[in-house]
Amino acid sequence: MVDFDVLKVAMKSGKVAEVNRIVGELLAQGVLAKDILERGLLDAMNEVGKRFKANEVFVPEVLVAARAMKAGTAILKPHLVEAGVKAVGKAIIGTVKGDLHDIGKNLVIMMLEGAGFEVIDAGVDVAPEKFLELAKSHNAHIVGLSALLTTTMPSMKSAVDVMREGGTTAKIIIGGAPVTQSYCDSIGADGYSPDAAAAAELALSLLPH
Ligand code: B1M
Repeated sequence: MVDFDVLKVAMKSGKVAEVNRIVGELLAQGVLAKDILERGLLDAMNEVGKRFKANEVFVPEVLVAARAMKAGTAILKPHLVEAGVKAVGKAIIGTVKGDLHDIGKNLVIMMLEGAGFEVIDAGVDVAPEKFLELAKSHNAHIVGLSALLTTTMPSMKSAVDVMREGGTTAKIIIGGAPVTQSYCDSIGADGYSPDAAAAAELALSLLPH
């Protein structure tokens, strides 16, 4: 039985070198990358989120934990992603305007790459016009919008409106902690998924046949 607690303690206190070492050791022991991600890193980030909400920790602590999580996921990436030889489709993914959260977006990118997509990372704080420009210049099949703040969810609607008016044929998928299927329906996006793995399945299902 693997003990993920040591990894979680290191991640929560932002110890990047220690997180890297423990993740490497767990992989060497044959622990699945998916389990290290879900039962170690994501679990620790959820705890940080709860403490942040309860005002027990503040932005600097959340940032160092997020940095350690990024380092850990970077090591896991090649194990989570077995890129297909030929891309099944092209996707643009970004976090919407006003929003700087990118950990979930980065996981969605990994899962899409794992499903065989060529992914262009638009980054964070992405303006609606930028999504349109990238969708058109790359001839993308999918545009993915991520938002973690209730205050930035309206940026999703703006992005959908600008892309529809701009005439891109890309299917628009959305996700992020505060986002729901009914919000997706209300803004006319093509699909919603609650997590990164489901986002890859959704994107595949929306490809032209
Ligand atoms: Co922020 N933050 N944060 N934060 N932060 C939340 C989101 C919050 C819920 C914390 C809380 O109060 N409990 C809260 C939002 C409240 C709300 O709006 N309802 C909050 C707040 C308030 C803020 C600030 C306003 C705080 C402040 O400054 N006072 C500020 C805003 C900055 C900005 O964006 N303009 C802020 C800042 C930050 C940090 C910079 C410190 C840091 C971000 C670092 C980074 O991303 N590089 C941060 C973090 C880390 C969090 C929490 C703790 C963790 C978020 C995270 O990475 N989760 C978060 C609390 C929480 O969620 N528990 C919180 C792990 C990640 C894997 O999950 O992103 O949900 P998530 O992604 C999931 C799914 O949602 C889905 O798949 C992923 C995995 O399966 N998914 C998609 C995501 N995108 C998708 C797209 C898809 C499909 C699925 O299709 C395209």
